[in-house]
Amino acid sequence: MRLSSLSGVLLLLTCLPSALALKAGDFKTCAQSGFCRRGRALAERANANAGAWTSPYSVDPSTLVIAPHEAQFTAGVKSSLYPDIKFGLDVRVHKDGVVRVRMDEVGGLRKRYDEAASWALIQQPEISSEIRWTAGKKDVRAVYGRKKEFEVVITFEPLRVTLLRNGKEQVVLNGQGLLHMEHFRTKEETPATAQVEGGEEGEQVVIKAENPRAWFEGESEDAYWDETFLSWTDSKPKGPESLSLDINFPNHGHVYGIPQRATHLDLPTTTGENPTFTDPYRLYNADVFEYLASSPMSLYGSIPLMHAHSPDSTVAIFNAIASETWIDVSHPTRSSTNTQWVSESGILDVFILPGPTPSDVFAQYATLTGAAPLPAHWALGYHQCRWNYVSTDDVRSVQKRFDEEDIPVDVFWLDIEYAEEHKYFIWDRKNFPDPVDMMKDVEAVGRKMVVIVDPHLKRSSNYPVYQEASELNVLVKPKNGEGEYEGWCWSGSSSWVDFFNPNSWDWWKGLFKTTVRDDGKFSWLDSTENVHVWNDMNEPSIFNGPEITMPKDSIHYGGWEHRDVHNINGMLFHNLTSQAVSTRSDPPKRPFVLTRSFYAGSQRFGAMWTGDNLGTWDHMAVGIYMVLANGVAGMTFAGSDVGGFFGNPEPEMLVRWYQVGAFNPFFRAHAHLDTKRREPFLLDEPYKSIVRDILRLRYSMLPVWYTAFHEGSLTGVPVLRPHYVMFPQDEAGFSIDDQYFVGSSGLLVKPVVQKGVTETSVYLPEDQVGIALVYYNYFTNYIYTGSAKGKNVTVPSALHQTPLLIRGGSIVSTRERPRRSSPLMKYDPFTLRVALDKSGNAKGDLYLDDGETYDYQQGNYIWREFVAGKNGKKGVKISSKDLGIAGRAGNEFEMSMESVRVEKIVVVGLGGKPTSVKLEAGGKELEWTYEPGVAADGKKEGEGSVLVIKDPGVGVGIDWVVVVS
Ligand code: NBV
Repeated sequence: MRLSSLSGVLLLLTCLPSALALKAGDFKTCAQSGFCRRGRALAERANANAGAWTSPYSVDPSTLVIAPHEAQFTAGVKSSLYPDIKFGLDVRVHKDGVVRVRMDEVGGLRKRYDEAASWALIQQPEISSEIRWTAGKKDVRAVYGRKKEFEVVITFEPLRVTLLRNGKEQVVLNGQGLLHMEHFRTKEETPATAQVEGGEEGEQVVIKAENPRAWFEGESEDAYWDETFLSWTDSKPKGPESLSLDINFPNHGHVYGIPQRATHLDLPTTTGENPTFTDPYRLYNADVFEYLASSPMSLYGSIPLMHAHSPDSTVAIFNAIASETWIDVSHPTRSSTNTQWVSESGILDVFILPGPTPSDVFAQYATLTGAAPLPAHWALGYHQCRWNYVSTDDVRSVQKRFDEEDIPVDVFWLDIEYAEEHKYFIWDRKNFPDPVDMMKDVEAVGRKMVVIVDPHLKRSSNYPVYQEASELNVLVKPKNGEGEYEGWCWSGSSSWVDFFNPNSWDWWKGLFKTTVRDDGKFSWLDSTENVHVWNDMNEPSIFNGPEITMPKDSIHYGGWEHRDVHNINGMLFHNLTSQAVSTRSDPPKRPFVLTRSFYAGSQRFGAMWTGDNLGTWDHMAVGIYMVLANGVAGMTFAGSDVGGFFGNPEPEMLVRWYQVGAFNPFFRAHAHLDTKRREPFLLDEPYKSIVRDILRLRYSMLPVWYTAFHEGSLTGVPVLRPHYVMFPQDEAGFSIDDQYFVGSSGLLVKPVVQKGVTETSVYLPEDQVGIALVYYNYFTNYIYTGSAKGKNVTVPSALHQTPLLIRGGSIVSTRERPRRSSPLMKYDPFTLRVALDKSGNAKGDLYLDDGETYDYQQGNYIWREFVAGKNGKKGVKISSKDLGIAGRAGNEFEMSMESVRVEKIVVVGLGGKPTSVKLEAGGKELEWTYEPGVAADGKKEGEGSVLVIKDPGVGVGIDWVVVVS
């Protein structure tokens, strides 16, 4: 790296408040956050008065208005504490049975922020025109579902919302009476103070003379009007406006979701004995330097979606709020969960997803916020990143070394040092004199580049991007609403585009054009269509801001404070960048934009990664739980930095990390500026060869990954599937998060995340289907017999081995030719691996398209279902049939793939040696070999029998039947 830029980085590192290690003190605990303290204190008072405690909120039945033609009603809500303050309730049942409950202050002093849902949802959900509300004296209710199994009841006094299924309570809002919408008030309104007492640092405790509401609100006006944390004072011009709500899941003992944080998938209790989890979970997008591997602390992204699960039901809550939120989780019994959500501002806007299965919940959430779209195929290949490849020649030589060593890679990344003075889009010409030529060199074998564009704009007169934003008046404003907010980041003194301002949108998209703009504004001329983008630091990360982010009283478009929109901020940057990248090419291509910060709905705009992890075994392990949790909340295109961002992993650790990465949806190696170079070609033997094999394994399985993404784009079910999602009734799997399934391929993987391991215990789930009961080692075809109750088996896992099993009953498609990049595999033949179940059956599917355009939306794709069924006593019939929409057979893509064959079919677990293997059409005997072994009948463990059918001479896109007798 050139000296000036290195010294710039060092200078900035010293400005970082936490340059050495996590300083937990840089981030608030609940006790340091006024509204969180108030929320928890409310719960404590309620608990102390259990029995006598009733919510002061009630529905005024005289105001009830039921919509005549659809399942919606509105009603007034009042609080016995403040008879003059009015609230409005609006409850709807959507077509798919999701219940939306909204409550807002009506005619108050100010307006509460009510737009969080509009950024998260794909459209205004359709309200059911079939379901009807019936109003009684005490409540209003609606019964629905195919068998009328669901009922939602809104009780008037006190206000309570209950969702039942078959008469059993599933979700209850305000059942504990912790609902509290702090109404807007003036400072003068607050009673004269009797005495002021000091509290903890940053806490202002004002004791009122006499307060009839103290039983509910407490004696003090704790941090109502301003609040100081370390050296920052939040001016809080609107005063208190927080929102507390208890959401209980009677009959559900496990909760998942609410990413992102470093913890287990099955969320630990925050109110019990566990000394690490004494604070509520926090949702407040934050750049936490060297985060801990186990903590309830908030990280870069926030998705207020929580699944609650039990053997007979899965439900979920989407709490559409964008402000800082804290969530306490407790389990009054082993099979029930209580939660309290406390948010700093915003309206109550809760979606109750009734399930009742995990896949129903995924579909319901996808109907609201959209499913992750099918990514570009190359984006599922291996990404090589580092902070930083320091010059165009550096990139070229890294690429050369990959090719010399025959190690596949699809994408090279550039971090912030490509940009002159960290002015993104502007090349540092000294080290990157020929960016377009460099890109062309990378593109030669179909590879791509991803280049970073951060949101902080250097406030410099020679930076057109900043100048134009300033002229357009689309920058975030400081607390008085005048001028431009200024903070400190990589680029020194910086400002941030306010993407809530629609005037910024077209301008931002135009910046990424590779051609001259009609309006004469800046565009990225020295770039190509094959450059995709990385959005980092979009929490936003601001070195000299409170909790390393933007002051909450900064002002966005429409006069909203940053506090109201904080958790959505990063998503808008990602959204606009993703739109920008897709429209660079005509016709548009699928964009790839990686984001660090995210919110509900971010899955529509691209991939995410788990940020700055450490090169430790703990971080390797927690990365898996985090990727699973992100997937549960929709962000399925996820991964963690292979190798660990900080530190220098020893070769063994690096190898294991590649095994983890190869089974992450997003597979990228990345490293901090201060680390030693660690590209796979630098490893000594045997490590280098092992990593090469892992990468080849990933590439051979790209059809599996692509097919899983395709399925997810239609159903919302995540690519990585935790046990509770696959086997919802198998209780032993509810807390498992160190092994998981890949799509519906039947592949079960448990990456090794410990040193010195040679074997691994893998849990084979209880068999709810009752027919599989066998699993095969992917590499050796060793058969493990399952048990109807679930059981653990020991799988060899020396350094070169990843515990990877195929569930009996699956057919997996792979491409086995080693290539340098995935586009080079386009016309490669397929291998089908048929893993028979106990009854001799199996099935699987394969989805293929051109991998980068949107032509597939016009029917240009291949989608096959492979089915293997018993043929006589020992035989099997394997067929391929079309799964696409009728009438699209013979589409252009399919025709372009005419020459692409199935080159091999491997059948494992057959009962005995066949006598003939033929194509049904024409009856031609095929070439085959058979290795005797154990049959898949579930009776014995051992090496499975293997039949290899060589070149059956069938195309991948056509119908065929192979008969094994
Ligand atoms: O852009 C530099 C890094 C980046 O490499 C990393 O992946 C991000 O998470 N970035 C954070 C800023 C500095 C981190 C210390």
